[in-house]
Amino acid sequence: LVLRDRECTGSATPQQRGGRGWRALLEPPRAGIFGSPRDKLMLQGGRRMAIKESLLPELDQEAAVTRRLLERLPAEKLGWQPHPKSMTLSRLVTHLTELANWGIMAITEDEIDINPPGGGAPRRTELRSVPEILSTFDANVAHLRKAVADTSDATFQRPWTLKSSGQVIFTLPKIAVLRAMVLSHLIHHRGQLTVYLRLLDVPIPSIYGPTADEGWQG
Ligand code: NI
Repeated sequence: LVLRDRECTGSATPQQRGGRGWRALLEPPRAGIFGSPRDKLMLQGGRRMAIKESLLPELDQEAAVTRRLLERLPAEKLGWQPHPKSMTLSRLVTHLTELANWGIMAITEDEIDINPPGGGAPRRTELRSVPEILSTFDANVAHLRKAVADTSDATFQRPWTLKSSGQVIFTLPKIAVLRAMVLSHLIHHRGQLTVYLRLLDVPIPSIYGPTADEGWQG
């Protein structure tokens, strides 16, 4: 019972925390027992970190890097696409601005039907100017940030279901939706954006390290 308490019941030495490195994160945590390698990585100052404390700095970092790219969008090239099957640049960056909304939906709802019976087809919007793209991105990220900051571990662990036409596509814990549908998804499409910008001769800022154009940043 004590082990189920939210307060820390053990402490990880730096050797324990660092010894297995990132491999430890790949191991499934043992439910209810704060002794797994992943739990030890989540211990800070003898206290178990709340999920939001781990998620917010990562969200801030990825949003800041993404914004650095959006600030460089060439306004006259928003309709450009590298291949007939590819999204236009404006659709790609509009999609980047939308991803925060999935996180907000995952936190505030327990399921969503992207194609509700009797409803219309999902609307695909394209933002048409760089200032509109930047302000939409900022507003959506700020809204998501507040939602994450207001969410408890218990809520993050509750299930969330994606449906289409009433059929379940998947059910995952809300935190897994945040990690996959928001963060990984953002990073995936941001990677596409760097290729678009390279092909348009826009200098690429540092992301996880120097690029061919620029060195380390901040
Ligand atoms: Ni996508």
